[in-house]
Amino acid sequence: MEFSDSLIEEFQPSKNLVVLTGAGISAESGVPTFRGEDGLWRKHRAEELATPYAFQTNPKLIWEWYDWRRGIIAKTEPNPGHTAIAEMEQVFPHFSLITQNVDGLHRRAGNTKIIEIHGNLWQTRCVREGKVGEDYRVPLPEIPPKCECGALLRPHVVWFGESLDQEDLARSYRLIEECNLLLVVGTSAVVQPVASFPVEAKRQGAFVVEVNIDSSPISSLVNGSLLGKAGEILPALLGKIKGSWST
Ligand code: BJW
Repeated sequence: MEFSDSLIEEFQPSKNLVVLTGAGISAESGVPTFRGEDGLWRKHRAEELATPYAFQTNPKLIWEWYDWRRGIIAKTEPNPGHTAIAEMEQVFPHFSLITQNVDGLHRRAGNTKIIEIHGNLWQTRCVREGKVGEDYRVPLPEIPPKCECGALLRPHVVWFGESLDQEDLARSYRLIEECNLLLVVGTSAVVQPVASFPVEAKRQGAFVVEVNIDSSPISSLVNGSLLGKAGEILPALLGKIKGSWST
């Protein structure tokens, strides 16, 4: 796989590297993406399922959808793309990962400096008390699941029209402001506010590189566009970067 020398030179160990991922990084593990031909929402409009209104109207349907997705994800493993990003955390002293994914695969691959900006589908939250818990059972024994207090539990994720966790958002904006190298992997870059992160990083002077099998709304603004599968490109890219450091 060919990478230009000028691109590889940007990945110096002194750089403040932020990696931003979306559903495409987990596609090669077998987790369906949201949009596109085989997207999770091919048969439903996103607004039908991932909204507080949908949950209030039909919590059983929404939990069936999450239970189905949890079943798929429980059988998956991190792929070479996840592994390369976990290794980046080891080799870059200034590294952070912001993921939109709720599947937990980055953690399983070994990343620790991570913000799960849209939540985590293995966590539940009591709609009455706001208490967050973990539940890895697949399938869930009761749908919809209930809290000990008797109220409904909901997935601890961010739906359309909901605010992101303010602390996570503030930390993410800070990381984006401070980074000088942003690697954007496998996101359609249409869901706000995360879609604005690459735009903001570029505006602040960061070098922005995109890895995607397709072009996206940010392709025209990035400094480097690597077209192909994340699970193939990222290990090859990291290999070249490390090779350049040892020469
Ligand atoms: C590969 C690959 C391989 C495949 N290798 N690549 C400003 C303007 C307009 C609207 C808004 C706005 N601000 C807020 C909004 C409203 C809304 C929004 O953005 N709407 C747009 C869709 C128009 N945003 C919100 O409501 C957010 N809240 C908010 O901003 O609060 C304040 C506010 C509210 C209302 C109005 C104004 C302000 C919350 C957004 C929450 C998103 N939640 C979800 C669900 C999470 C839970 C769950 O998983 O069930 O998050 S939606 C879904 O999309 C999920 C994802 O994280 C997110 C992004 O998707 P992603 O990761 O990009 O996946 P895909 O499938 O879209 O793309 C995959 C990509 O991978 C593709 O590009 C492929 O080509 C590529 N690929 N295989 C490399 N092997």
